[in-house]
Amino acid sequence: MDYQNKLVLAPMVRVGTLPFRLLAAEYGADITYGEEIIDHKMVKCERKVNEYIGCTDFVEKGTENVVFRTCYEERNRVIFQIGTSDAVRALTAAQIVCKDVAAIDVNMGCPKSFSISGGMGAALLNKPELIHDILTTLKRNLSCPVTCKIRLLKSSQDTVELARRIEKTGVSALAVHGRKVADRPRDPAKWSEIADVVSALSIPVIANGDVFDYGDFARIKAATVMVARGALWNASVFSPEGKVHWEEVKREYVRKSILWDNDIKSTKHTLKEMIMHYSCLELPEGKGVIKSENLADIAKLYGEERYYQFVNENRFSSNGS
Ligand code: FMN
Repeated sequence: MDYQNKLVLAPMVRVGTLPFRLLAAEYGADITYGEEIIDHKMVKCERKVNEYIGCTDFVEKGTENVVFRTCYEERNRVIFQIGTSDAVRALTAAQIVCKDVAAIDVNMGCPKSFSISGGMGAALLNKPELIHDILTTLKRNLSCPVTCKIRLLKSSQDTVELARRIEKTGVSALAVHGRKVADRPRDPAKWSEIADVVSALSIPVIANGDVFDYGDFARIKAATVMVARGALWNASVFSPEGKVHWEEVKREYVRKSILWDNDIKSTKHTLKEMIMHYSCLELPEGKGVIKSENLADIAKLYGEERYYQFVNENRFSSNGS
């Protein structure tokens, strides 16, 4: 896995499921992270080849709950991100999925209370021994690359010190979100503090924060760049030809959601985020998304009934039924 000078789709809960990752890759993302999945959940999953859809599913045992869906096409660029507070549990979770993904990443930046209270995400940032334990355990026992994603610490010096410790564990790359734990998304990302980490390490640093246009990649081309909201609002941010209209991106997302039978909650959440950015949920489209109960409703809302029917009929025949 090569992390040098790459364009990266950031991990995003409820957004970064298979259709969105494929969409970002189609527009030019080289590496695509899945949404964070908590190790407790992953250890309850079993791998199932889904011939009906043409993908590989990780399904909670005894249920039909698909926790992670991937496909062969993205095998060499999809990163599976784990939320964890325990090395052995992280390893057990990673072993279930590692042969189907390009790398395993550990989330060490999430400031949400559910992560922190479970000792996960940003709670790890002030436990360097535990970070070391988790990363070395994964490194020693997995054959795929291992990475992690952190936020900035109180001072640039502290961040660099932690980054150096992380580098010593043998990780293949380090993603740095240029905000501190207490910062909010509207606070500007501190690119100079990311640059301090870039110059202190020899492994690739994946720089993240406030990239909204393709032109931004050129300005900061020294580093591999990771984009979250810029991609959520318009996944064609990765395209060297410039952005296409968001309505077109949204339509393509709807079609991919249908094709890959995406979780309806993920499709609704992603569409709502797109609509809220450019328009408003109070208008008929937003209300229609909120009311939708399944992908058939979404297909109808966006005039994709024939595509929905075509996809489902094809699945029926390829299933031999
Ligand atoms: N960061 C993670 O490490 N794991 C996640 O699962 C995750 N989920 C996110 C969901 C959403 C909807 C957004 C907007 C951000 C999420 N983040 C997550 C943080 C982003 O990966 C990224 O670090 C942050 O948004 C800063 O990048 P940006 O300025 O390009 O948005």
